[in-house]
Amino acid sequence: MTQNSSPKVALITGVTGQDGAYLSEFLLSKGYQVHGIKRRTSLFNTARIDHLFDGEYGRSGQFVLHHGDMTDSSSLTHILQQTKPDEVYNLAAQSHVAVSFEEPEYTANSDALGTLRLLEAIRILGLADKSKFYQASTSELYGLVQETPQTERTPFYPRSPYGVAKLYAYWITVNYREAYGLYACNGILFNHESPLRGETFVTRKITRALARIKLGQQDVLKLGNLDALRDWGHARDYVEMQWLMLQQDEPEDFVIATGVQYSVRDFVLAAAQALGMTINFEGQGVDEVGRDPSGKVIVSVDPRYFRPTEVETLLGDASKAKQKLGWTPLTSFPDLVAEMAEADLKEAEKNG
Ligand code: NDP
Ligand code: GDR
Repeated sequence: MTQNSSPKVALITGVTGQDGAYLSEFLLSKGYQVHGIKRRTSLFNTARIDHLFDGEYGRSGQFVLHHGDMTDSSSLTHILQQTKPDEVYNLAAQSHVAVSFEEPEYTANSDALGTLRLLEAIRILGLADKSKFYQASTSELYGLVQETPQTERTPFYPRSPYGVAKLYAYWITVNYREAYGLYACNGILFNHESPLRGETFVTRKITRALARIKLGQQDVLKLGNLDALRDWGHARDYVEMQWLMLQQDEPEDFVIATGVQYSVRDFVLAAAQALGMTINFEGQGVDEVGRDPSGKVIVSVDPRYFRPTEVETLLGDASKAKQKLGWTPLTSFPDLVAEMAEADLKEAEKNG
């Protein structure tokens, strides 16, 4: 971007979430004008982006926030009409798989129909030739996996209302690309984490709880399926790829993953190691426990956290992204876990 040309404009839904915060920072540092959609809540929900909004980016008008909701066409249409973005990043979603079993209809409304609302607003406002569209698709589409590792060609078999809603969003994005010539891409992202990860996702739940147990602020960490296998990367690395996908000549869908797999139990052990703690696992299934060297149980299994249908194993093959986008993840699993554990230890010390 030269100094005289007007800056590119990006619109981010889900700007207050983990990825929204990293992506905002990334795009702002590239000189973009960033518009974010946040929803109205009874308490502040902008903690992850306050440092951007309250600083120079917000004061200068480079970073602007709008109230809107994925379940409300009128707000989405109005914001798109006002901002006429060059790039739209659709990150907003009810993103918790377990919660989607409890709120399946709302999950479908926000995650599936919300994506349609956004695409349709782009189309009817005549922005199809201007606004490139990124859809936050997910490895949860593979669900009951049909082949390992999973690529862009692996068949989908979602296993939760969240996965099924995201399946609709995936295909409606493909359909608007084919039907209306929209530059629209699906990033099929495998799990990505960070110190900004929501506290009820398993990684953050683990690092937060172990930090608190280390400081004597909590007794036990209760978890569900310790055998689930995931391909965990760092959110900071993954948002750069979201941007890269919209900078290509042709819109395409890409798998983004590290190609390395660990279990939930492995994550607990790695987090314990990063915090200088020792945990010994013993027993099986619901009777499995993790003890500290004195024999005290500090990790236990609580069936409350089991899901009606589980995604047991996910492992991605991001060869296409490597070849076409020149992208590879930078952060290793031990470094990711250590960064999260250190951040949560600091947080616990502050709150303690
Ligand atoms: P988060 O849960 O951290 O953030 C979700 C964002 O969506 C929040 O800003 C939330 O607002 C917003 N939101 C939720 N419902 C609505 C709604 N009805 N209207 C407007 N905004 C809404 O998710 P992540 O940042 O981790 O993920 C970003 C996207 O990527 C999501 O779509 C997720 O499904 C998808 N994804 C995530 C992966 C991961 O491992 N992180 C992997 C693959 C896909 P509020 O802050 O108010 O709650
Ligand atoms: P996931 O992430 O369902 O993969 O979805 P989550 O961290 O919630 O679960 C990962 C695995 O850990 C098992 N697990 C537990 N999960 C939670 N949340 N809490 C527990 O106590 C617990 N114990 C074991 C789960 O059963 C599961 O197998 C995330 C979200 O970010 C989605 O939005 C995204 O699309 C996918 O990653 C890729």
